[in-house]
Amino acid sequence: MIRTISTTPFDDQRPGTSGLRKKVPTFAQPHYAENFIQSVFDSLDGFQGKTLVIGGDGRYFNRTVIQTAIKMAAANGFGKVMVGQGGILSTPAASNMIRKYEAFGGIILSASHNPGGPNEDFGIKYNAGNGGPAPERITDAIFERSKLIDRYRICDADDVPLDKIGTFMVESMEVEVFDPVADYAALMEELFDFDAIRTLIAGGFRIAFDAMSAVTGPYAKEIIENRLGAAEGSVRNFVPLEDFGGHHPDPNLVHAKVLYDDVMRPDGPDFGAASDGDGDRNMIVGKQIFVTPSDSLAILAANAHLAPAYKGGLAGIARSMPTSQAADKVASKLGIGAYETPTGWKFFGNLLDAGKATLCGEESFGTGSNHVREKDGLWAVLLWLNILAARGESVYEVVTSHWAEFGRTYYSRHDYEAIETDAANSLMSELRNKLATLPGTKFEDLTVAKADDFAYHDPVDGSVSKHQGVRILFENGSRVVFRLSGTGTSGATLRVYLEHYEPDASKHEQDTQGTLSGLIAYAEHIAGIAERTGRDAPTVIT
Ligand code: G16
Repeated sequence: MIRTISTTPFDDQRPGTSGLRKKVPTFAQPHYAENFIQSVFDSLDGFQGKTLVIGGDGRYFNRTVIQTAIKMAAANGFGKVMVGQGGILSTPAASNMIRKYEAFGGIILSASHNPGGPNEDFGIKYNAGNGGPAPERITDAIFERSKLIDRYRICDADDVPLDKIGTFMVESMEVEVFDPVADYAALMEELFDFDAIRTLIAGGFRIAFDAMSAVTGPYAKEIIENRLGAAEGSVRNFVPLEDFGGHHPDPNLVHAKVLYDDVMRPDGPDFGAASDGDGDRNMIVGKQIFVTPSDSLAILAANAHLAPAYKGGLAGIARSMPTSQAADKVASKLGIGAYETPTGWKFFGNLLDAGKATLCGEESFGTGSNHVREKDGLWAVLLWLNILAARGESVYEVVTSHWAEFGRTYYSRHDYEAIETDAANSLMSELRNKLATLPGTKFEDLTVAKADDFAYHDPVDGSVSKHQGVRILFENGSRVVFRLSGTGTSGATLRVYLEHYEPDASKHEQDTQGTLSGLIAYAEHIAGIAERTGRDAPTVIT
């Protein structure tokens, strides 16, 4: 039976960088998730009788909200729901399912790299029919609707047996529970030279992949161990857990430190990689070297032609504004387009759909291509493996030869997490107020060339997104960028992005933080971070 339930609005349902992310107790309030899901449906047109893909990263509350979303989809008139077995579906696999089965859209339940558990984080995101995160036009409409909502529609029906592959009915709507790995693994086999990677591995090349007890476990186990022949145990922490084993499923030098240390041991594996809660991020390490996400994008772009999917070359490369400019140098050498977008994968969708960009990447451990409309952790790992197999070189050799050819961009991000929201906002607004006076000013050996608050003019649909981060560019090509995170759930997180370009190969093996020390001092000088936030050091340095 379909019921219409009266409700009242919540005032905090504005989607952030990637959907709505809140603590579980917030989502568990009566009507909270329902209000948001109904606001999504109310902001869409034309889905009657169409298919909706639903899945999540397996975190705590995933199954509860999946059942709710299925019953609401049936009550709102969708013709079919496709849901991953066990409620599991990585974000890139969800994007692939939407595209492959021409679904109307998808609901992805994830708070990505944020921790999970009864008092940790949860999230709901809507992806459109191109498989990508809803553009701002839709997320703005969802927020507006959430402020007015007074009813939602839901079926009184039994829960769907999510662990059983098969087809079920909820009212007159079909629900297909499918194997979340099969279609994704088939897509990866189409894109990459699995024979070459298998030969590399059979020759003794050792891989360590840390799935961080999150959603990529089943995908990595099937692809890296079963299909590519890596030894059992190469994929670790492969069972998705509701609380990620109590860890932060964030693949970086802080949260994937055990893996990093293992690869750095003299007898450790040749290649290390990790992914995040919902499988869209990646971290790459080789013996003696950690590859920054910004460098990874540039190196993948320069070598992508070695993989079957990209052998015809790239149309263009897109990066988010705070991502280092290393990829721009590759685009310039290849004579292809270089695009600079605001933070948030949703901004790449138009460029990919219009065929302007083939590869996209972000400093926040995200890389992807036009094969789906999300960043894709395992895809990045497989492209790296394909490149290593084709070149017959180590990660270290590939990275250092890239620097020798293009110059090295030293890069780091300093995060100040969970600071007071008011302090963070006033720090940013004072910076904005100073911008006009900065060009021409000097600090030690740095001279400011340009300072602005980044605004993006989408070249495809003409939309404009303002206030996307404060950029200070120096005459020597260095940059400092300040912005507030749009994915945190406690207070505010200030991100400071630091970048210095070094063309001289004899200076390519320096310590990153030491090399950036002048820029770090400048950031403190111009923003007064310690005084305003009460923090004398960043929470996380990546
Ligand atoms: C999301 C977005 C990314 C963004 C990242 C960090 O990633 O999809 O585009 O770079 O958040 O955003 P912020 O700096 O605002 O915290 P994910 O992996 O969390 O979905």
